Amino acid sequence: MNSALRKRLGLLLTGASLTALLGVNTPAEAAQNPYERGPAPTEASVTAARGPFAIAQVSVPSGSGTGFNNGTIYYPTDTSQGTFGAVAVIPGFISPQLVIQWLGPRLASQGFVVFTLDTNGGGDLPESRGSQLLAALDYLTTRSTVRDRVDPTRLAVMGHSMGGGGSLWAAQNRPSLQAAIPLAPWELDTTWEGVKVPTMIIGGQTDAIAPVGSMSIPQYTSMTAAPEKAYLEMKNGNHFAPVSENSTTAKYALSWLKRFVDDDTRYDQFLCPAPAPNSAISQYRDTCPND
Ligand code: 9J6
Ligand code: ZN
Repeated sequence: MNSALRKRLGLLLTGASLTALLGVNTPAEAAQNPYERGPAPTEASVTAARGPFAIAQVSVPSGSGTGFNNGTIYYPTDTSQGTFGAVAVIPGFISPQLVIQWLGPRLASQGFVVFTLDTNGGGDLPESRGSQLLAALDYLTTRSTVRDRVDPTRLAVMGHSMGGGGSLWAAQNRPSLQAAIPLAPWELDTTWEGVKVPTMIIGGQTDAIAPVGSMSIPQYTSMTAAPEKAYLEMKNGNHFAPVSENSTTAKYALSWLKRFVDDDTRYDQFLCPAPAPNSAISQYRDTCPND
C-alpha cells in the first residue's frame, strides 16, 4: 500500500469515527420513538375490546380537585416503560359518566391513562365542559395518585355532544393539547379557526340532535389552523352512535390518540389514506398529506 492510499484510508476511518462521535446514525440504528407503547397494531388489535396492557382503576370522588366534579381514572399498571399519555373524557347534556365510561378500560388497556368524568351540572354548557376537561387534566397530572405515571406534555380530550363541544373549547383554550376527539359535538358556534390541536370529529349521519350538516361538518371545515384534522361520519348513526361502545369509534379514536399523543406512526395505516366509505362509515374527510 503506498503512502497516498494509506493516508486516504486514514481519512476515511477518521470520517467514520467522527460520524459515530457525532451520533449520526444509520437508519438501522435510529432511535425508536420514546413514546411508543405496546406491540405493532393490526386491524384485530385496534378493534379488540381490550388491548395488551393490564389495567387498574381509581375513583376520584367529588371534592378531590377544583373545577371538575368526580370521575374514574383507568391506567396501565406497567411502570417499566416510562410514563403514558393521558385523555380526559366528559359526557353530554344531563348524561352521567356511565355514557362515556367504556372508553376508560378500552383505551387504558392500549396504553393511555384515561380519566372519565361526571359533569358539575347536567345543564353545563359546552364551554364549561371544556374547562372541566382541562381542570381534570390538571388534577390528573399534578395531584392524582397516578400523577407519576402520566406525561404532562402529552394530553388529550374527548367528549360527547355538549361534551364534544367542550372538547373543542378545551382544544382552543389549551393549544398544548396533543389531540382532541369530539363525538357528535353539540355546539352552536361553528367558528373554530383558533383550534391548533390535531382534532378528529366523529359524527352520526342521521343525528337529529347535533345534525352533522349544521355542527360537525362546519366545525370541521372551520378548523383551518389545526395541523391535522379528520371528520368521520358513522353510517346511519344517530346522536348516540359515536358514543355507544363500538369498534369504529374505538379504532379511530385509538389511532388518533396513538398518532398524535404518542407520535406513533405505526397507526398511520388506519388514518391515511382516508378509509373509503363502507358499511360503518358514510364519509370521511381529512388532511392526510396525499389525500
Ligand atoms: O338542545 C339542547 O339544548 C341540548 C342539546 C343536548 C346535546 C347533548 O349534549 O346531548 C347529550 C345527550
Ligand atoms: Zn406530538
